Amino acid sequence: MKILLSGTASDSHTWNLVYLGLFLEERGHDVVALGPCVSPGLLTAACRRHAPDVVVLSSVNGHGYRDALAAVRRLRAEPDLAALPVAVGGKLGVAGRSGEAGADRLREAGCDAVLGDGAGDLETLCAFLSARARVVA
Ligand code: B12
Repeated sequence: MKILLSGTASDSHTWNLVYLGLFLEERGHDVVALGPCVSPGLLTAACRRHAPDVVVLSSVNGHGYRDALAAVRRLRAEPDLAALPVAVGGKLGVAGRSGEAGADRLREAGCDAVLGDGAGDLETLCAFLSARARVVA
């Protein structure tokens, strides 16, 4: 599957993206990596340009709930991108308690998978991608 891998607008961390890119490529996916600090507008343009099967967003700086919300809302506002599968994960918030509310908001906005930063979350991402691959095939 073709995966568009992207950081979020305020997040300058890069090793999460390097790791995820290698992780996904090792599992046979074709990865287009946009790098860090990707605005919702740039993400939208890249989705049109590369026509991925799935978008994977990664954030670790603690502003992921807010940044990914803006990104997903922007994608869902575009009719041609409204159904594009989106998974987001990493260290999405700065505090444990706000996590579930933030995750709920992301799902309500149209995010298909909201994941954390553990090994189990990477396995869940693989399962999510396998399920999408069956839909695409
Ligand atoms: C290295 C580092 C930096 C470097 C980044 C260098 C670079 N080129 O990337 C520098 C010094 C620049 C930096 C800056 C900052 N950092 Co920093 N940084 C780290 C540090 C020490 C390691 C991160 C790292 O590279 N890990 C290695 C990669 C491979 O692992 P990872 O990032 O965790 O990614 C894994 C998982 O998160 C997960 N994952 C990530 N994305 C996704 C997506 C999906 C879908 C899935 C399933 C899984 C997943 O999979 C990855 C592989 O296991 C962490 C602390 C830590 N020990 O994690 C803090 C940390 C991430 N930084 C933090 C912060 C706050 C900042 C700053 C805001 C600090 C500041 N006040 O300026 C700035 C960021 C500014 C910005 N605009 O984004 C916080 C974030 C807090 C939070 N989320 O609650 C952390 C957790 C430190 C802390 N404990 O407070 N940082």
